[in-house]
Order: sequence, then C-alpha cells, then structure tokens
Amino acid sequence: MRYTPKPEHRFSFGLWTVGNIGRDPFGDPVRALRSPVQLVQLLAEVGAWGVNFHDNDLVPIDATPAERDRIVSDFKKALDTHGLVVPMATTNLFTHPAFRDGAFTSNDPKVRAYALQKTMRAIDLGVECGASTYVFWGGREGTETDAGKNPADAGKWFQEAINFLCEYVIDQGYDLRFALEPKPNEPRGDIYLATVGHMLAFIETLDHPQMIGVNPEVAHERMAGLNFTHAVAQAWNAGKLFHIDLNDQNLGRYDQDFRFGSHNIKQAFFLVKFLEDVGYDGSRHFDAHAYRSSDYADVKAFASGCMRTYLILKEKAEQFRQHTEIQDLLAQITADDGAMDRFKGRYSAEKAANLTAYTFDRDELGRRGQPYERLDQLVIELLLGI
Ligand code: GCO
Ligand code: MN
Ligand code: MN
Repeated sequence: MRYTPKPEHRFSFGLWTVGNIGRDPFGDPVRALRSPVQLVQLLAEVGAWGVNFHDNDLVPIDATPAERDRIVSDFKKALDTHGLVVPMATTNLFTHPAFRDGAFTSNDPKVRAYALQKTMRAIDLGVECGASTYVFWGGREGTETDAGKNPADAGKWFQEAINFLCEYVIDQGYDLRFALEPKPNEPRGDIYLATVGHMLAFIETLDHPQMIGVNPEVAHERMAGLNFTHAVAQAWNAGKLFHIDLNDQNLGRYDQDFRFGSHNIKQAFFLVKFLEDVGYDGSRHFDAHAYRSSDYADVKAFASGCMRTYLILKEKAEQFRQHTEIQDLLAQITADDGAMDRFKGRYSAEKAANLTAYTFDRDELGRRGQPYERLDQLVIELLLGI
C-alpha cells in the first residue's frame, strides 16, 4: 500500500499525544485515561514505529519502587509484543506545583536540585526502556514578570543543569544524546531560549556541546512567527538536528498541536521535502493531539492522518524532483556559466586582489528577474493534484 507507515519511516508518537484526554483551561477531560500498555497497542494498530514518554506518562509521580518496576516491566512486554521501540524519553518538569516557577531556573535552589534529581531518575528510566535521545523542553522555564528573576542568572542555572546532566550521562556510560526543545511562550508568559536560533547559540556555551542538539517543533517556531524550515535547515547545517516534533499551528492562536499538515499544507510540504532531500534519518515524532471533539476511534484517525500526510508529501517531493517544468525553471534560476569560479571557495590574497580589480555590470545584474511566481504556481498545482 502506497501510504502505509513502515518502521523505516521512523514515525513516533508520545504517550501524551495519543493519550491526551482532552482537558483544556475551560473544560474537563473528554476521553477516558488509557494505560501506557493500551496506548502502545493503539500505536501498533495504526502502524507507528516508536513511542516516547515523559517519566510520569509511564510511572506516576507517587508510584512506589515496586509499582515502578511492575509498570516498566508491563510496558516493555507490550513493546515486545507489538514490536515498538522507545527512541526518545523526557522529564515532566511542569505539571507538579513544585515547578510553578520553573525547574532548572526556579528561584528556589531546592526546586532546582529536585529538578536535577527527577531528571537523573527519568534518564535512568528512559535508558532502561531503550531511549537514545533525551529531550529537554523547558516549559516552565520562564516568567510572567521579570521583576523577580534576573534572566542572566536563569541562563546560568540552565547551563549548570545541562552541564551536570551531561556529566551524569557520561558517568553512567549511557549512549544518550540530548535534544533541547525551544518554545517562545505557553505555559509561561515568556519562556527562556525561545527559538531554535537561541538554542543553537546556547549549546555552544555548554561544556559538552557535541552531546547536545535541538528538537525543533513546527508549532513553536510558528508561534514566534518564524519560518520553521529555515530553522530546521540551520540546525541541520550545524549537525544539531537530533530530533523533530511535527504538528501544525495557526499563527496568533493558542498552542494548538494540530495534526501534522492539517493547517499549512504548503509549509509542511517544504519541510518534508527538506528532510527527505538531506536524508534526515532520525525520528519523525508527531507531538500533536486529536481535537477535543474526538473519541478514540477519531484519535486513531488523527494518528494515521499525521503519518499518511507525511508520506503523501514525501511522494509530492519526489514528484517535484521528477517534474520537467519545475526542474527546467530551477535550472534557469540557478544557472551558472562558471565565470565566477575563480573567485569561489576559500580566501586567498590572489583571489581577493582579482575580485577587487574585477568590474561588475550592476545594471545588467539588476535587470535579471526570477520566475518564482511561475515556479510557486507549479508547486501549488502539484500540491492540489492538478
Ligand atoms: C509542548 C511541548 C511538549 C514537549 C514534550 C517533550 O508544547 O507542550 O511541545 O509537548 O515536546 O514535553 O519534551
Ligand atoms: Mn509543543
Ligand atoms: Mn514538543
């Protein structure tokens, strides 16, 4: 079947995505809570490859050690039975009231220490279940007012925490990479390290930058009004695209977490095309959830829809590569007669001297238009199936 998900597509979902019970600030849950084992079964039924979790999606925060061990063992059995893997794990540092002012950046040193302890335990749990990527989403790491916290102090606390946890992973001999996930706001008024660009710069200030990449999310860059594919491309060029959160989002709205490709088809297309063109081989994680109006049958339709749309857009990307008119226009757009070859590449004093002496006909350069309207219309028609 043409759009059937297969393990090689690396489609994953968080327990919290298909397990979302539809609570929102205005209304109670609309779907009955399903256990991790039931959710693994649901994901197997729709053909997903991987399942990710926060520590407390799997093990309740108040579980005893014996309960923890039983839950983990049942979960691992379900993974075996259904042939699913755990590519990524993360920590819930936002639900409990202890984290009301952040975790690693809380003003309270006890909360900061507790956040470290909780994360070390969650890392152990993730590794025990097979995770090779560990995500850090600083959902409560921010403020509503800057009156009570110096953002530079908060930045240092964040650095200290990630450095500490890198050393912990090295000390345990774990084969685990960190992926930092930026978001501009929600649930805080403003969250520190708001975009992929902020995160990439932050990573270079840490003690073990080689262990750390990013986990960009479609909705988060869009909430900031940014071009997601550009952010992903910058992460890719930096060798930092360790993971990706796929969903959809309308600009200027609440944090919607819509089904992948359900809102901005064209932007989803350029994203899928980019990931496929460069050969990104990590998880394609759908960090989204079904509409609150859905029942569990519709949750399955939601999950299938995320994967199906990805595969359709992947096929469209292939059609783009095979499309004669599109490729002819691209050849015209990127035409190169080789005249500038002698100025290209690394600097040399000779090149610089030659380039300085060269005379450009800037009016001629300025007369050349680009057929982007024609090209874009062809993309639209390709996407509309004309
Ligand atoms: C959000 C975030 C989260 C994180 C998750 C994993 O907006 O709530 O995207 O879903 O991705 O906590 O770290
Ligand atoms: Mn999100
Ligand atoms: Mn996310």
